[in-house]
Amino acid sequence: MATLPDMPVEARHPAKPRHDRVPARSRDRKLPDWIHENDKPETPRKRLQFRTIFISDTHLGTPGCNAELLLDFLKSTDCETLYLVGDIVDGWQLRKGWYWPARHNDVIRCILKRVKRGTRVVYVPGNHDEAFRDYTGLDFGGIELVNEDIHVTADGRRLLVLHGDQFDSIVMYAKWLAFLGDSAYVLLLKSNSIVNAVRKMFGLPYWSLAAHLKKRVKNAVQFIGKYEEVVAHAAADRGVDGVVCGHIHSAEIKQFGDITYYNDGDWVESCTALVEHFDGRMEIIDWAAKVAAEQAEKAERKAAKAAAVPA
Ligand SMILES: [Mn+2]
Repeated sequence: MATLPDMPVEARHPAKPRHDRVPARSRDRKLPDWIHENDKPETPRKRLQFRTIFISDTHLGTPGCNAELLLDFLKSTDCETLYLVGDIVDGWQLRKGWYWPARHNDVIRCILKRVKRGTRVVYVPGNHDEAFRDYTGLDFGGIELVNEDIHVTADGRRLLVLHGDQFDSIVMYAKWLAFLGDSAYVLLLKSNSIVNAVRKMFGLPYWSLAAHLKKRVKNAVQFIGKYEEVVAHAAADRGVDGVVCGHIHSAEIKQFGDITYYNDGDWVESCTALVEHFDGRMEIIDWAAKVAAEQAEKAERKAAKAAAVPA
């Protein structure tokens, strides 16, 4: 062991006492000024109350995830049931390289806290977090893991809740299906998981419709429309009143005959959630737009106040 005089000066005299050091969390990145480290959003909003909240495609574990806005949303809302409609943690990206900032932990912690407070949390895995599909039926820290669920709204409608990647292959070959009929439809539904199981064997990522759409922007609108139609069709087959899904990162409420199609969007591009009010009314909340509007209003008030001061 080194005697005291041999030790470097820094070791003998630590530069700063422990409590002075910047916590790891704020060292990593600069937080936007509207969010604090504690459990309350900076703009002290009254927590918005909903019967149900649906969110999906948060893609935690990727730089694309808007964890700040997501946390702000979670801390500004309360609900009886929270549905996590898949692609919450991006296992595919994490396999390529570990990316897990403290903020992403905060999101998980926030959700677990919600469970503790009595919110029912249901996790329906998607294709990017398909590893969880092996554990459906189990319970993780109070979070129910299921492959799909039927949600009954306050006004008594039955909604099928699933991520929606199941329909990728159907959308791809939709044109052919008209000729091939029902058995081909069932086969295609199965082929989707087979194709992706093989891709997994070769270490290839899931073939993602959302990624596919982005590459073909010109046809994106057409593809999204087709996807919505296919999902609504599948819901009609199941005898439900509507369907809630995610996957294509495009929030929407749309009627297809007797079926209402709901997509809760994502937290990579649009930062949207689907909510159910206590009377069963459903609404898409654009959190990024809401925060932006709040900030603009705040700036306006400040400017008005400054102008009111006599010269
Ligand atoms: Mn997906």
